[in-house]
Amino acid sequence: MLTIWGRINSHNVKKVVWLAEEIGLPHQRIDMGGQFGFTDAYLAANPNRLIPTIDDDGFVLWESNAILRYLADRYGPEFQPADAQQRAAADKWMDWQFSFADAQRNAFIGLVRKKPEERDENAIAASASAAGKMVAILEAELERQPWLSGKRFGIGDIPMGVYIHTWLTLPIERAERPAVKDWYARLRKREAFDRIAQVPLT
Ligand SMILES: N[C@@H](CCC(=O)N[C@@H](CS)C(=O)NCC(=O)O)C(=O)O
Repeated sequence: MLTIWGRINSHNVKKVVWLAEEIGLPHQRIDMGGQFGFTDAYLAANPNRLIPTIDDDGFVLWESNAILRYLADRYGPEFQPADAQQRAAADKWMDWQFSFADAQRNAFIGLVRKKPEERDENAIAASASAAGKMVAILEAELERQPWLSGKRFGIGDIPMGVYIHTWLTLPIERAERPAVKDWYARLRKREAFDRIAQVPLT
């Protein structure tokens, strides 16, 4: 059976749990990282001191987006376009998500993890602004096609789905982005994502 290590409030763990549930893959999740710390056995499997890591019947893998690609290749081909160019076009949004995470990080940490008196308001505003500029790029893509994966939902939608949930939840100023909002609403209709999205930001 698939084991997923990582606390469920982690963006990168949410992605993997979401896909496992979309595929209907039996799995167990074991808390690790954050307040749970790391066991020596975990660090032997993933020396990065980061989550998630999976063990699929003895095959150990870390890096959340590599895990998404592996699980889709092995168990959920319907979640990836078959055509190489369509697949690459979807794939780029998975890599782009890491740049978005960098942009949004100070707003997330400042507003969710820090006490009001500890907050660096300038860093939060700069981060919210940088993330907002990137969402304009996402908006343009979602005006052209219904999903980041193309005509159908796929793993290209998962990383940014998790991060846009955070963007829409943080108490920051946001421009109106109707195509992004519509895409997010369609993602929320998927049971697996709706469950993930109900995990409070912490
Ligand atoms: N590129 C890595 C990033 C992993 C990462 O930064 N994970 C965060 C949680 S989202 C982490 O492990 N933080 C330390 C901790 O939770 O203890 C991936 O996608 O798997």
